[in-house]
Amino acid sequence: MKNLLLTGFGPFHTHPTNPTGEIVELLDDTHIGHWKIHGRILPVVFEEVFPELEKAIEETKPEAVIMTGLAWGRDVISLERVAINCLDSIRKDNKGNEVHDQKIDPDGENAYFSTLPIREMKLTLDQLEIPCEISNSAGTYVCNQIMYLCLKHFAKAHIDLPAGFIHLPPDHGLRPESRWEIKDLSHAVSEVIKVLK
Ligand code: PCA
Repeated sequence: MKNLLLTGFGPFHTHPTNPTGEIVELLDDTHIGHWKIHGRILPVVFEEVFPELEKAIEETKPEAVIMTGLAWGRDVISLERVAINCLDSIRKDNKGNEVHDQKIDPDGENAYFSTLPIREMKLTLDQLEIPCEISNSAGTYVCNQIMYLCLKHFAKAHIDLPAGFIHLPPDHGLRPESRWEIKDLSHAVSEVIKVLK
């Protein structure tokens, strides 16, 4: 059994719930394929998100990391390809901080690419007729920030493992026009995890 760290977020902005945190709670401590899932809910706070992830990495010693976050305006599962070195919040974080036109890491690389097998994941979801896309922008808010910092962390340490980010659409309970129930989103995440060797 190998360890997989699965992260999500709690409520933020005007959203009273966040499907990603709910899914992390559902899948925490379960086994999917040959993975033991370690779930963690990260804070939607610029200064706290990476220290919390780092702590989770130390605690769970993962051999794969899948981070998830809510993409309010999207209607499909978004397998993120790339995180950019840019922080430009269109909304405040949960501690009221607002940051514009800054680099996440002033001396860092411009971008890091997901090390998840996103093409294979997309083909798997396609076969299951689960609506999904490969996305070329994780935004410029907390989700892009944590994807960037996580991938940088492993790259600098020369640790070669599958790690990346998946944006999920809102569930029907959160946004009534959504076609997704929490169980559908959770099923999609489980199927993505099974793709990992
Ligand atoms: N989505 C936000 C941050 C927290 C979340 O669930 C984002 O896309 O950056």
